[in-house]
Amino acid sequence: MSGPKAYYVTTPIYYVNDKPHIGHAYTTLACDVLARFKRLDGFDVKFLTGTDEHGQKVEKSAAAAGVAPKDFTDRVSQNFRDLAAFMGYTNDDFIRTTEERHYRSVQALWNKLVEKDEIYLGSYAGWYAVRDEAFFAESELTTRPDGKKIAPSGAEVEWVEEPSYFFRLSQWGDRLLAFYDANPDFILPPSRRNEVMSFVKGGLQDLSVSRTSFKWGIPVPGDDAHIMYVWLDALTNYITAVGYPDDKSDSYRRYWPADLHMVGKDIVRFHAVYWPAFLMAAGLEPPKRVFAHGWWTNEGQKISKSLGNVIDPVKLVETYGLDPVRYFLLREVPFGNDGDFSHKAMIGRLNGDLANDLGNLAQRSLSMIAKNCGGAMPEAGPLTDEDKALLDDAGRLLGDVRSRLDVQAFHEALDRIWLVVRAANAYVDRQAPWALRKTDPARMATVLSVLAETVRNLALILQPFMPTSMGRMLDQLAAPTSARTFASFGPDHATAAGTPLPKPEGIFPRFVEEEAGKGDS
Ligand code: ME8
Repeated sequence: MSGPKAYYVTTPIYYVNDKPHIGHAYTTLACDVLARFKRLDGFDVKFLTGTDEHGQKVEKSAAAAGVAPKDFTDRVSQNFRDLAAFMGYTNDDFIRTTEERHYRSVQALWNKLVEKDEIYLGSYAGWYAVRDEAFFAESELTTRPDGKKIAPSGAEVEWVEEPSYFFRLSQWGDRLLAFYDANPDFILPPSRRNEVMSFVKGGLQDLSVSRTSFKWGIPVPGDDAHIMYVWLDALTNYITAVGYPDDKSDSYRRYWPADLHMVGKDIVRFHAVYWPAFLMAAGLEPPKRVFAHGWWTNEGQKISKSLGNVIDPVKLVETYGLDPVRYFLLREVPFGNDGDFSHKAMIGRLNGDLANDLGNLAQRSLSMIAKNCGGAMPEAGPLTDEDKALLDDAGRLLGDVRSRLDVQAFHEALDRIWLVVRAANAYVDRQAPWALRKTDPARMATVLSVLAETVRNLALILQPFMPTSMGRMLDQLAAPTSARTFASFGPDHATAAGTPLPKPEGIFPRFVEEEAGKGDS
């Protein structure tokens, strides 16, 4: 297939039983940064998110709200779309599992699995947790003081006995292990890979893939007393969105297998065990990578509705601004680890990294140009070793950031970028261009042009993380909109000397502490 290389990235599709919170915003944000980066880097990107609308959990939530499941899911799904727009996400598609295209796709996949003799009719007797929408072995459960059995996540389980179709998962253990061995980066980070591999090595049971005790789901073709297991339904969204069951379509051939399924650590087993097994069993290719990121807590506590400490991303953005929130979430915690949200840490990053380091670098460089160079890009004279060192360091950013983002190490990418921000601030202090104004104006012009070029490259590479503020920074550097992709990275694309620059304005205001904590609980 010709044209730019394809890159297909997906978020989990979120349950519509609840309002979106910071955890959902986080996963989609990580994907948005990757999608934006890849687009600027010349890829043909498909970025998918959406909502998971079937299953017992959603059925129960709709009943509790006193509305029909479809009306309920229409309403809540819209909240996730609104969040995506509010957070500036650039998803190319938003899938809902209640859509007709998805019914067709899931039923086709089911038929394919039946045709390959991977599904058989039996009966299920065992434990089910509605909150996790998952089956559990007795050995995985613990008993609470009130005598109730609970799953490892803390969800209550109930005993279920009903006729059920089964997927022959038990036959796939060795083939999955061989697949993980052949693809060492299929599951990242490595701690999750180890966890998944030991689960598979422990032996797999056939998986119950239909239910008869409720109605809200996609019927099994030819036996509509059965509703398909919500995870089989949900996982299939990733191929529906690229055109399945038409696996000869341009879109399917272009984007499948997906480059990355981004998920939280709670659902790695579904994505790294069940999903590749379903696909291989149907004769389809498994995705290239599943990255399972960590879990956010709020000021040290688990985030939960019952504790009343759910962090609302909208309030957070209203308090601190969109780009600072985007930056904070990906900078504060090594991606893959658990992280704790605190207002103190948020303010620390906003005032330290953004206002003091990056904002100040841009502001002082540009205001010196405005004041001392007639508001136009200064002309560089001969470069000293120090000038070259800074420009080279900035010039290496693209390759370095690309390689960090290719393994989803957002925090390392930002760390690397901040080495240049700090080096540039140290360069300003050492060169003291304000003092050169009288003694050596030509040298001052060189220093300011090196700074302007460094800031331009920083703003370019930071666009995926902070699109609005970096857009403004590039406006202030008179970078034409046609010169904002990574094809314009590096010294060959520096703004020409003499180009008039608009009046500089601060981009990251300092945050005053008293305002903290008003945003949410
Ligand atoms: O599991 N910290 O949907 P879901 C970080 N429908 N991320 C968090 C988080 C937290 N505290 N809380 C939630 C489902 N997330 C299924 C998925 S996919 C085929 C079907 C994020 O609404 C994280 O990405 O429960 C987690 O995996 C996801 O939300 C779970 O969303």
